[in-house]
Amino acid sequence: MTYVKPKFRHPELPKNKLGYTIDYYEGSLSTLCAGCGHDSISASIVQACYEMNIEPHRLAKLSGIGCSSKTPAYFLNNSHGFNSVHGRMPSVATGANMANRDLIYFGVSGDGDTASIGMGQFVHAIRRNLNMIYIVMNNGCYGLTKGQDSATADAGSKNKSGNINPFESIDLAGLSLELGATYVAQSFSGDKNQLIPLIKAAMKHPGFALINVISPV
Ligand SMILES: Cc1ncc(C[n+]2csc(CCOP(=O)(O)OP(=O)(O)O)c2C)c(N)n1
Ligand SMILES: [Mg+2]
Repeated sequence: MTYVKPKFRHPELPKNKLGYTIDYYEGSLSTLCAGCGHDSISASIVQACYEMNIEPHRLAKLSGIGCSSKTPAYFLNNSHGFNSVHGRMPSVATGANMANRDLIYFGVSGDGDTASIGMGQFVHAIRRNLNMIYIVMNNGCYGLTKGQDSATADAGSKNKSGNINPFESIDLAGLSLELGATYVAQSFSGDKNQLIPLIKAAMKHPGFALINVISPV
């Protein structure tokens, strides 16, 4: 579910080189839990696109399923978008890339969406150096389905039900390097000063660009 944001803004909001104010890059009102790191990542995406003077119609948002994959509803309302199925965003991105090579493909995924059900698709998108930005909003759990451990949960950590995770976590940045990814970054949802430049650099990078963003609630 999405809610429309009130349109009222300060009349003297600064404009970027294209003449757009930042609200042109925003989305609907978020329905995620208050304080969720995913919302801060969305805000960094908005800021990066505004500062980079991106024409919104040149960008396509792609996602799978999860709280993280809901976030494209909360940024870049004037861009193209496709909310696909759980773990299947890379194949949709591959098809879109084949149909139109001129768009910026901006993929958003979760740690469950990427490191569990979507692992097969993820590794092959990297191996083929698919031209896209791939952001993992990594909270170490299946947030949308009430917080079960994901494959990136720290070994020994306690989940929402109080169970201790007995398994070692998968390091998505390390795995991407092993697979030969040419742009690999890791950041934290709460550090916009670091994350915004990383998003900008990923958008300039030709080929697959991964940003693994630690996004605790
Ligand atoms: C094929 C399929 N299997 C399982 C589910 C149930 N499901 C929905 S979201 C989700 C996990 C999401 O976790 P993550 O990708 O980490 O996103 P988060 O909510 O933590 O941001 C699961 C298992 C589903 N929607 N589709
Ligand atoms: Mg998650």
